[in-house]
Amino acid sequence: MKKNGKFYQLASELYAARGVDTEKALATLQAIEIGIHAWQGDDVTGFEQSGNALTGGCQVTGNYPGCARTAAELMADLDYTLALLPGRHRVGLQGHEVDKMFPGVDRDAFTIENFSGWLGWAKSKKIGLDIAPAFYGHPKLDNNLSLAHPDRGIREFWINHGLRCREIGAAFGKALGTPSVVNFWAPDGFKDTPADRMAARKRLMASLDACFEPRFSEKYERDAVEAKLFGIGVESCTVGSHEFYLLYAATRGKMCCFDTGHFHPTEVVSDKLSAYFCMLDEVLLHVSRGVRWDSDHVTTLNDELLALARESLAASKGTKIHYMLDYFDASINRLAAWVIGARDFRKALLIALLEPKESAEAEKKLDYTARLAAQEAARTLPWGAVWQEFLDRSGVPDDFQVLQVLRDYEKRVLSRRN
Ligand code: RNT
Ligand code: ZN
Repeated sequence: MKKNGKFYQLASELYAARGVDTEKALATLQAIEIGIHAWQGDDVTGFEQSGNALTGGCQVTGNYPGCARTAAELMADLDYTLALLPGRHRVGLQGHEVDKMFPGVDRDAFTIENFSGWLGWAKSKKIGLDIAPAFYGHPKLDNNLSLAHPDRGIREFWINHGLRCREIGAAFGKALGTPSVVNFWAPDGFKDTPADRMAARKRLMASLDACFEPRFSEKYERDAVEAKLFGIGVESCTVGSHEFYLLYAATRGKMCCFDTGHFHPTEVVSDKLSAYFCMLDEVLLHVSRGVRWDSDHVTTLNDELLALARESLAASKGTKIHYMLDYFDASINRLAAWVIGARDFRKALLIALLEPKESAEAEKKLDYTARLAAQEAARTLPWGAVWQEFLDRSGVPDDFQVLQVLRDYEKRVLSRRN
């Protein structure tokens, strides 16, 4: 028996006394698929090798050594990372994280051939792939406008990129046997007060409609649309706002992508899910952590992550929630960023799965005193022993040892890059 075994035994007895079956929670936790966002590994620069990086729209800060310079390096980093993560996973790509380029072929003409290395990689690992058009980091993002640009030629370039990504997603879904979620987020917006917000929004709407015109089987491909409150250089108006995309999704039969870093700092996605699921039945969650003006810090086990996990499980009966991490920090070891954030989100899910029923029962009786008491008492239940059991059964290092394993890769591989 591993050292933690006896703690787990005692923990499961304590949970059983509160009506919670830890074995059931572990089985459910094992089955939940978390999407790992490839773009943490390459600082969202992609691999077009065309000097497109940092033209705006989406950017990281920090220059920690070891950024993946090629898709092959990114795959190797993901291999190493996935081996350190317990539970099931898939991987999300950005539309410029190609593994092959062909002369004269830009984003508006990418095909599955540009991603065939990824497809082979995912097949060999038996995992699914998602993709998101990259409407940023390219000279055709002009004045912070892509799909909503007033110039028709520019809009068409980006519409074609959206169309190509959907085709690539459908090819992923077909080959891998799990639908590819294709997520549309565009940085379009204005630094200062626009004179005509509606015209820009109507252009975005028409461009999206053009992107979504072809129909793909839901078995292969599903579309999501992601709103944002503001971004750097886009402080006064984001064309694709929350209201825009919520209504767009509802009227077009698409799913919303809720990014936890994309709302007002006091507004929480955990509260939105149950409202959304009263009327729509599929959502993509971008799990992130907003800090002041940045939407993309590594997730930590804070109150909102706990609430998000809890609410998503509560809302997930008869609905479909796709979880994708979405943060990028270039100031720390990038594999550690994946491992810490992914483990934290899974811990949050575990804590939610281990929630005793007492608070819900108290609420049914309108006994809010008992509800609060139960909620607060549950915080000290020994979920850590159950988490450790999960790690042991998965055969991965514990949260203390894992850094050493990451440091080893840093020394052998990451420090030799640049
Ligand atoms: C940006 C959005 C978007 C991106 C990725 C890279 O604020 O959250 O999802 O993070 O497309
Ligand atoms: Zn996002």
